[in-house]
Amino acid sequence: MTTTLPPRSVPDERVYALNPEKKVTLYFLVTGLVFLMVGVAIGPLQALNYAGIDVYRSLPFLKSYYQGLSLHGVLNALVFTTYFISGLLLYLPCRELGVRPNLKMSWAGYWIMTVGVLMAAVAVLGNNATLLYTFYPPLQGSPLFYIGAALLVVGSLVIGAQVVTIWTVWKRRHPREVTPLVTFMSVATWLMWFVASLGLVVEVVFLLIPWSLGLTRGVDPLLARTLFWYTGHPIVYFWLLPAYVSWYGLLPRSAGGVIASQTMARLAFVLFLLLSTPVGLHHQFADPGIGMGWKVLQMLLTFLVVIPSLLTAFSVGASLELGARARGGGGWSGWIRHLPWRDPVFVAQALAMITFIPGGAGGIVNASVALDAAVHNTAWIPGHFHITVGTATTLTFFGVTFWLLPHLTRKPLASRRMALWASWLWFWGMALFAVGMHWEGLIGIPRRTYLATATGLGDMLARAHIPMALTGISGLVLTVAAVLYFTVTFRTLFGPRVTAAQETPIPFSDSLEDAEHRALPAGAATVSPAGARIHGAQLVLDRLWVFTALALLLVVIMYGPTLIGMLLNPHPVPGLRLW
Ligand code: HAS
Ligand code: HEM
Ligand code: CU
Repeated sequence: MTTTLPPRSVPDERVYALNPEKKVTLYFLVTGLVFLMVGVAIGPLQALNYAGIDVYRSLPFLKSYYQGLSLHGVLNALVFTTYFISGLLLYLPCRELGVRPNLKMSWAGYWIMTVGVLMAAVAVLGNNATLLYTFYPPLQGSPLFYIGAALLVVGSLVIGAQVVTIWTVWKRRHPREVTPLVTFMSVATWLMWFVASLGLVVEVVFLLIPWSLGLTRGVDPLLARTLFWYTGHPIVYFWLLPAYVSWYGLLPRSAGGVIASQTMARLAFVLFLLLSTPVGLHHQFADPGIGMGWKVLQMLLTFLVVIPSLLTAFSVGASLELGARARGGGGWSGWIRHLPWRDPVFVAQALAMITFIPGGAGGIVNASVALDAAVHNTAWIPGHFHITVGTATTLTFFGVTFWLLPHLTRKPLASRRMALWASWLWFWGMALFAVGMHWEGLIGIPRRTYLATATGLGDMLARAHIPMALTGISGLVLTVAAVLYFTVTFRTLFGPRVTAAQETPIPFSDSLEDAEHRALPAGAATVSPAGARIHGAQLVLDRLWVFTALALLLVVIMYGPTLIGMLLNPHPVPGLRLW
């Protein structure tokens, strides 16, 4: 084995010569991971706070609990995700279509994003933007923060525009062909993000930046919150769909199987494109000044947007079952043992999927106007989103790095065992965290609270000993998981190179449809009648611009009257600095 390793000093240019897009992808990935490392480092301190243990008094580098929480939310949920997704959903479609992106534009996207994040970081680290990751007015921070946030989004849109352009050109050259699956899913995700990011862009550019620069005297908090959640809900699908791209398009191969149904995958993504955005009011059930009728309508649409996830659960579940049965598994559940449980690429993503089942169930509770009243603004909500974005997304991305980093750098994963331990500990850590936080929430303990020093909570804390202990322990387990994950990642990055022939491939998966096609006897019609019907359906689903237009129409209907009402009755208030 060691004899085949060339010296460490194989120059980068040789590795990236054939596919220079590898380098920009690697930059996106690694920069995202570095920000995640900083963001995650603060998480355990917050978990200890939710166990009633105060470590903040002895920390020289954080001025307050809320400065830490702002860094944690912004770096993990906004910055890490955006970098990782931009890299992944640029690279995969380019490789699948076999085209090279415009490298200047790709690097421009990277640098716009990075300048933006550094500006925002200066503001938050300097304690001038302790606004939490939702930056609701009237809390007012430094203009650097808002401009930085805008640049982060603009950077991602530059990358999205690249991918959509590449696809449009491909489609023009292949009008009768169906877009390859991974490209289709990536383009649908980017188009969804175009529609979804409008709210945030309008809020930041027209309300918050001029206000923070002193050009306007006030901002209407309700209007700002509504624009924020217009983007704030679909952003969760911007975090989730890249994981679905991997679950549908890549994981079946890692599991030794095939995609159960391409058509189902395409349908799920079209439903997300249509339904992700006009549901943001479910974050504002408790806000005054928004008609109950609109809240109930958006609640119903939220239930509809659950459907593509249910489709995904059954469809991806079937793919894995096919893989396990092909590996000799049998019985109604015995096949599960035959999945590749020694492969960290698979394990991290499978554990992420399992975690997403209770994550999604909790989401359905939140989406119900009546039930949300019991959990809104309690510790239940961070419980919910650490098993969605914090695990379904993050642990999937961990699994992706286990093949993608070796693929991009041509350096093998430093330690499979360590990667497996990191994945299992993240899974168990977040499981404990979720039980603890959901339970604390049901007792009534609020989120975003410096709990270790809080007063006025009555006997709540006395009733929450067990969930608080679980939350505290979870923080320790997650610390170990994170240390192992970053160790294996950076050891890989700085490890020795292998030859081009040993490069880790991209696990693009076959589908049952492809397999049937290939199984046709020689001389038979290339497509069976059933195959022709599937091809026709997929061509209809390929009209992503039409679905984008419909998505915009639905947004106008679902948000138009509410936003017009707010614009006609503005209630601007001056800014506050509470920290
Ligand atoms: Fe949520 C609040 C409703 C999904 C993230 N959510 C949040 C917040 C975040 C967040 C960050 O309606 C907090 C924002 C804040 O700071 O205030 N959420 C939902 C609903 C869904 C949902 C209905 N959320 C997500 C995802 C997120 C995320 C995804 C990030 C990635 N959420 C809400 C609501 C609120 C909310 C309200 C506001 C609450 C409040 O009061 O403030 C749905 O999309 C969920 C559908 C998912 C499923 C699960 C499908 C399962 C799958 C896995 C299959 C597994 C298999 C097992 C096959 C139905 C696909 C394989 C087996 C093996 C053996 C390997
Ligand atoms: C908030 C712990 C990783 C995103 C919180 C809170 C805790 C926590 C206890 C609640 C704080 C409060 O409401 O006062 C942890 C631990 C982690 C971890 C122990 C792992 C070591 C992550 C990851 C993500 C994430 C990976 C996303 C990718 C968030 C967000 C908030 C939050 C968005 C909300 C901030 C806010 O309310 O403003 N975290 N977290 N966390 N966490 Fe994490
Ligand atoms: Cu939502």
